[in-house]
Amino acid sequence: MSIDKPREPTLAGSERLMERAREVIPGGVNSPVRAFKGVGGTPPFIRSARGAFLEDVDGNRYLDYVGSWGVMLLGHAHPAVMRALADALAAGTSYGAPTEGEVLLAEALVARVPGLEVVRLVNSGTEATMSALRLARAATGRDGVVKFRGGYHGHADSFLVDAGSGAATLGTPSSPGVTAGAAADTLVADYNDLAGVQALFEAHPGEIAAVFVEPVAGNMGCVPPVDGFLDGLQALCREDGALLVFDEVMTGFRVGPGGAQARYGITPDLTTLGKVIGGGLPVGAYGGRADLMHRIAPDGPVYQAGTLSGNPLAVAAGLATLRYLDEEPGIYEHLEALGRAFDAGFSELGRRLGIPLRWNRAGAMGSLFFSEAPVTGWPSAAAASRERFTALFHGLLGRGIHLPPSPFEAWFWSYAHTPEDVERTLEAAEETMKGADFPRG
Ligand code: KE4
Repeated sequence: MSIDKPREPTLAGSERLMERAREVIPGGVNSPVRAFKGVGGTPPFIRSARGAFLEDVDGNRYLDYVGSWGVMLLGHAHPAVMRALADALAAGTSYGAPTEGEVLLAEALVARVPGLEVVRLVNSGTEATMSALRLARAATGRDGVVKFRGGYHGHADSFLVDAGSGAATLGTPSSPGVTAGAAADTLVADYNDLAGVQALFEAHPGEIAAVFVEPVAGNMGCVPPVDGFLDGLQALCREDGALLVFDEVMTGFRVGPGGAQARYGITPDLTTLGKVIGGGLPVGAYGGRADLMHRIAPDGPVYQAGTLSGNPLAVAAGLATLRYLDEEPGIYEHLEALGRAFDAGFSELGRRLGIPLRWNRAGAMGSLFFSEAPVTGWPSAAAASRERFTALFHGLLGRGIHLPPSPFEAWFWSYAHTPEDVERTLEAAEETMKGADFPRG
C-alpha cells in the first residue's frame, strides 16, 4: 500500500481475527495498549516485520513508530539479532541453570550503565520494578514509595496508582483490585515538580523507601526532565535517607548509549531496565549499588526468582543488540539526526498551519501534543487535545504510518528509519492536519 494514498487500510483479516480473539482473550489483546481503545478502530494483526516496517495479515505495510513499545532500537528482525537467535536456538531453549550468556549480558550492562555494579535479569520491566521496590523497602526498612502522576512502572500493585500508559489511556489510572493498604504506601507527585516531592518528604519524614522516576517520562507521552529536576530528586532522597530509582525500562540505551543516567550525569541508587536489552525477547533487569544488590537471594534474604530469568534465547538477542550498538559506528548520531528532523519539521508545521503543537523529544523517543502550553507533566499532557491526536493517528494510519495508539505513549524510531521516512511522516501529518475533517478549535 502506498504511503501517500490516504485511505484506511483494508482490515478484513484483522477484523475477523479480532472477533475470534475477543472470545478468548480480554479485549482480544495480551496487553491493553494494543487494543486501539484510545483511538478507536481495529488494530492491524501483524504477520511480520522487518527494519522500520510492519506487515499485517491483510498485506498492508506500515512505517512503524511503535517498535514493540521501544524495544526495536535496531529495527525489526535485525540480521545480527536473528543470527544470534538462530545460534542459540540450535543449543536448546531453556535450562533452568546458569549459563555463560547471562554472565556476558550482566557484564555488558554493568560496563555500560553508570549506576550498575551488580544486576539481576528478570523477564519484564514489571518484574524489574516490583523487585527493585521490594529491595528498597528491605534495605531502608520503610514502606513508602513516591511515583509521578502519569508515570508508568509496569503493573505491580504499588505502581497502579495514578499510572500512565494504558492505564491513563483507558481512564483507569488507579486500578481496582489494588488493596487500600498497597495504595496507601504509594505517594504521588507531579513530574518536574520538585516542590511537590519536597512536600511529600516533609509530610512523611523517614517513611519513604524510594522515589521511582522515569528519567525521561514516556508514559504520559514523552516529557523530558526540566533542568534541576533529577538532581533535585537525588538531593531530596539523600537528605531523607530514601533511595533514588531510575526506571530506565524505556530510556535505557534509547536516549543514549549509557541510558538517561549517563545523558544527564545523575547516578541513581537502583536502575531498572527492559525492552532494548532483550532485543525483542522477554528480558527485564534491576541493579545498582553492590551493597544493595547483595541483599538479594541467594546472597541475602530479599527473595526474587524466575523460571525463565536469563533465558538463553533472550540473552542472546539482548547481547547481540548491545554488541551491535557498540560496534556499529554512528548509530546514535543517526537516531539523533532523525530526532532533529522531527524537531524542525513539527515546529515549522505548527507555525505554518497555525495549529498549536508541542513536540517533546529526548534521544530516539518523542511525542506530539496538540497543546498551546508546553507539556511538562501529567496535567499539561492530559489537557492536550485527544480529538486532534486521534485524527492525526488515523490520518497517518491511512497513509501507512503506524503511530502508538494513544497520546500518552512515546513515538519510537530505530536505526532502520531513514530521513526519507521522517519526511514522509511530516508530509502525511501536514496533509492530515490540512484535511477538511481535521478537528478545528
Ligand atoms: P513491561 O512489564 O511491560 O515489560 O515493562 C513495564 C514498564 C516499566 N517501566 C517503564 C518506564 C515502561 O515504559 C514499562 C512498559 N511500557 C509500556 C509502554 N508504554 C509497555 C507497553 C505495554 O504495556 O504493552
